[in-house]
Amino acid sequence: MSATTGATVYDDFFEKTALPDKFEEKKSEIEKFITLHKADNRRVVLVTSGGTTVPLESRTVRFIDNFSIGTRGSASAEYFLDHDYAVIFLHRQRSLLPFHRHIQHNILDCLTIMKDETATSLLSILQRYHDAQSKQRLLPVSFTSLGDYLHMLRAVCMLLQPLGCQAMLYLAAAVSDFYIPSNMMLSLQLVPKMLTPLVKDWTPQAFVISFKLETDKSILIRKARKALEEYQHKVVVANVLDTRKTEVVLVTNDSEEPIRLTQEEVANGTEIEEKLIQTLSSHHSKFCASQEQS
Ligand code: PAZ
Repeated sequence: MSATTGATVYDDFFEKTALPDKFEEKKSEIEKFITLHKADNRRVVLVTSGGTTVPLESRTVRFIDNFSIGTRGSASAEYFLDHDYAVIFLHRQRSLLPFHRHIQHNILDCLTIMKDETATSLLSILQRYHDAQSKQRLLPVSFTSLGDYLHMLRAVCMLLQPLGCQAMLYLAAAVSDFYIPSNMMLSLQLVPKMLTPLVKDWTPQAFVISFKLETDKSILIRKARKALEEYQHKVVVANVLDTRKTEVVLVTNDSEEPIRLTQEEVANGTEIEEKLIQTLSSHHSKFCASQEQS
């Protein structure tokens, strides 16, 4: 049992849930990535993206899934790179990937527009992609099931510990609230709220940001505040399903900061993640400065 959280319920979940394929190999790749960037004193962000599946049988044919395709996470990863972060991108397999997302679904269109003015924006994406690759700033790590996701999340958090406040966790994945503990009986159980051990035990010094998604705007901020109180992390990004691409609210202990796209920004293709990451990066800098003073 953990001294700080009395974590048997979390340990129990991990004991009952199989490790992801190639777990040790993935961990050692992540460790190398973190060591490389720690040596350069670079900030490292873990971005989680896409939805988890809950398998209904052990050799999975059927599973419970959710809507998220990883737009938020993949776009955010690109903007974190622009802000000089090294990015560990923990994403659902076959969901959107940073840079690739711009061409993934319309390769033929992309080849066609190579001839016209849109080519300029594609070239700039290509440039940013090559930059991230050549400087080893982006490490994609994939998951499919809820169990894989949570095992990887815990492992990455532990590996990030030596970075202290230089580490940021940006938890945008849509994680199932339920799992099936035994495939003998189809009964759904609540997934333990892993933000509790994450904040207290796994990465106690990191700058942790979670997301709160609701369909009803009137309860959004209350729910976000409740999460902050419960888990004691730094920021909740609150969003409503239908408006999530044009409006979010950053909720902290003592503030509520709406971030919106204007109609003009929507028309010229600005992404809300650009503004969101700029704001979060500056919150993170202030957080680190305050940690270093105390
Ligand atoms: O992947 P996407 O861009 O379609 O959706 C993003 C999102 C709505 C999953 C994300 O912004 C979010 O709110 N994530 C947390 C979801 C949750 O409360 O489980």
